[in-house]
Amino acid sequence: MLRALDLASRGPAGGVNPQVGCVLLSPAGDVIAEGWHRGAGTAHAEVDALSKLEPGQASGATAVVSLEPCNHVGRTGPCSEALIAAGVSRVVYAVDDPGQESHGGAARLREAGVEVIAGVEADAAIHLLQSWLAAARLGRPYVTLKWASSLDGRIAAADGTSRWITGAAARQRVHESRAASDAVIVGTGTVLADDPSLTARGDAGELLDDQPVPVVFGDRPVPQDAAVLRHPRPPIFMGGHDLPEALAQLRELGIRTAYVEAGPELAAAFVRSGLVDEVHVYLAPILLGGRHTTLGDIGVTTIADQLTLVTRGVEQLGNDVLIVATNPAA
Ligand code: AOF
Ligand code: ZN
Repeated sequence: MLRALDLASRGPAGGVNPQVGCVLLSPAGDVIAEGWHRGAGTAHAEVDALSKLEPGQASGATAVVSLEPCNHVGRTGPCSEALIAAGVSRVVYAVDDPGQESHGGAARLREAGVEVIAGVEADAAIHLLQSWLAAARLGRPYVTLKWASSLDGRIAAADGTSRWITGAAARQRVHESRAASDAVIVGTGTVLADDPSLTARGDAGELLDDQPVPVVFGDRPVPQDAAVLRHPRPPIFMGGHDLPEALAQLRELGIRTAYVEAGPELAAAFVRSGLVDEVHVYLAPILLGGRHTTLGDIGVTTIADQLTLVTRGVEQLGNDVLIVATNPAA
C-alpha cells in the first residue's frame, strides 16, 4: 500500500479527481504491474495498472489500491467491473470512496466473489487525500475565512483608512496561506475599495510558485485596470448571491480549498450560510474603536445563537497574533 500511495503522489495534487495508485500482485505475491491516475479524463489507477498486462495475466491477482475502486461511469470507469473482468481475486484498499455516485465498488466486488480488505494504511491515504476528501464530504471547497483587525475587532479607522493594521510577519503568513489554497475569494466591494492583486508573494515581493485562482463574488463592475485582472491566473467572476451554488461550481472546477479575504458583508454572508470551516484571525495590538467591524450581520440576534468555534492554534507573528479556529460543524 505504501508503494501504491507513492505511485498515487505522482499524479496531480489538485483538480477534480483524487491522487490514486495501484499495485497488482501475482498469486505468489510478486509485483506484476503498477499504475496511477494522471488527472480528470484519464484512466483510473486500476485500469492504468491492468493495461500493462497481457489478457489473462491478472487472473487470481491481488490489486492494492489507495482508494476504494469506483463503481460508476464518470469520465471513465467503473473500475470494479474492470477488476472483476480481469479475474482479480483480491482487492486491498486504504480509504472508502466518499462519492455519492462512485462509491459502492467494495460491495460490488464482494458480490462478484472477490475478497476485499479495506482500511490498510488508511491514515497515510487520508493524509494524502485530505483536501479532496474534505471537498467530497462537503460538496464544495473547504473554506477558510481570514481577516486582520485591531484588538477590538475593527478593520478600519473612522475615516475608512485601513493600511496597515498588521505587520510584515503577519502579512507574509497570509501570502503563504494564499499559496497553499486553490482559490482566493473576495467580493467586488473589496476589489473596488482596496484593489488587491490576490497573488501569493514572498518576502521580497516576488511571485511564489503556487498561485491561487482569484475568485471575485458580486455584481458590481470591476474597473479595467483592477490589479486582480493582472493576476497570473485568469480570475473567475461569480455574479449572483447563491453562495452554496457558487461554491459547488468552484468544486466542479477542481477547487478544493478556498481562502476568503472578503470584507464584512461577504464574510458575514459566508458565516450566515454555514459555509465557513476555518477562521484565521490576525489581531494587531492596536485599538481603533468605531463601527468598522470585521463581520456584518451573521444572524446572531441573541447570545444563545452564538457560533462557537474550536481554537486550533495561537501564534505570535512579530507584534501580532494569529488565532486559528475551526467550525465543529465542518
Ligand atoms: C480517479 N482516479 O484512479 C480512481 C478514482 O470522472 P471519473 O471517471 O474520472 O471518476 C472520478 C471518480 O472516480 C473520483 O471522484 C473517485 O470517486 C473515483 N475513483 N478516480 O480520478 C482513480 N480510482
Ligand atoms: Zn475508477
